[in-house]
Amino acid sequence: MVPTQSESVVAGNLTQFEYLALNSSLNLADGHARQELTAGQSLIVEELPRLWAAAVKRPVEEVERDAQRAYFELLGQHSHPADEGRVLSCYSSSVAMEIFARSLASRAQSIALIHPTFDNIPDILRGVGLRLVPLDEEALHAGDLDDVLLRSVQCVFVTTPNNPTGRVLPESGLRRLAQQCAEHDVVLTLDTSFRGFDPDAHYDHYAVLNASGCRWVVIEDTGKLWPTLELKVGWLVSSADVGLPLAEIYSDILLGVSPLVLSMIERLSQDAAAGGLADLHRFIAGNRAIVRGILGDVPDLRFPDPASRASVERVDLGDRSGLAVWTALSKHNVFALPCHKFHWADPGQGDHSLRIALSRTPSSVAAGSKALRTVLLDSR
Ligand code: EGV
Repeated sequence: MVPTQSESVVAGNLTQFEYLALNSSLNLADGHARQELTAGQSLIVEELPRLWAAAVKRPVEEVERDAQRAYFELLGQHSHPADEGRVLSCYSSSVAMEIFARSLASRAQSIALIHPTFDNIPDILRGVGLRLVPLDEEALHAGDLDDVLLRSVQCVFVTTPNNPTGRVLPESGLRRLAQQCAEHDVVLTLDTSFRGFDPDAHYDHYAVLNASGCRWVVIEDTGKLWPTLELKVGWLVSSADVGLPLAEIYSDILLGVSPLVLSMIERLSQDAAAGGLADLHRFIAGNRAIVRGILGDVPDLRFPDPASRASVERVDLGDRSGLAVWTALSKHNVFALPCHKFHWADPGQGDHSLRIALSRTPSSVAAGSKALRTVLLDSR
């Protein structure tokens, strides 16, 4: 356990803040799914021994292809690659990210990275020696990227929907960005870990990327969507001519992921396609409404991402410090996430906001929001 010495030395990165919350019954910190299983999902968990027996009997390649097809089709990614080696299954999207980063670092020096975003992305990229150039989320959405920026990097990395803002790169924006990357021979990498929550992110990204002719990498994640006790897959997907040693670096790290987990993902994807995904969207919207309802009339408080459908909600605390509020809230045994570290190039920009996880039972979202309300009203 990291001792809480003072407001400024609580934790070194966002995940360390998330560790502090892991054993609390009011953990609203990490973005992993911790709500109860739905009835349909419970049946799939009961089916696990049969999925095990079936997976043992089938070629891994087949189990993997079925899981990929079910997941990509669920989320509208009809043009996802199917040929050998184009979709690498990893234990998590962070493992996929590490493999991508090591591969890129063997061919590149500099990468433009969306700002803000979850801090393990810049940390992993810096960890392999890449130079990072911040790409402001606003600037990304405002129009074309600066040619000077594009000439100074070998890769552009965008999280969409972004974490923590929920902002989605629309189809027209992706098309233009991919075109610009093609013109400058810059690799375009997307992290779509929160894709499942927002239908605006369900247009066929692979069709757009393929048509652009750019070299591209996409990191997909099943880990945010279903409360599966950290059983999940991160998929590392790439264009045919990506020019990075992804498969070689993958082979340094992994032989493969569990066919049992892959089978479970296939079944959960089918359940989602049969109505579970729409239920999940309603569930997250309900939890978002709980947060906004309980905190809405607190003076000098704002919700900066009104259109977000991601499973996290940012709260702008006005002139209060996010770390001070986090500390006061933790004394009620409620844990959220202070946002300064999302702003990896300029933490000051996140000093006055908190992120609240919505993939929780509605009762914990309500209890946590009430505690936050008390803390905020007391601090006036
Ligand atoms: C979120 C946890 C890692 C990360 C959580 C996350 N950290 N993998 N080092 O998965 O938004 O809370 O992305």
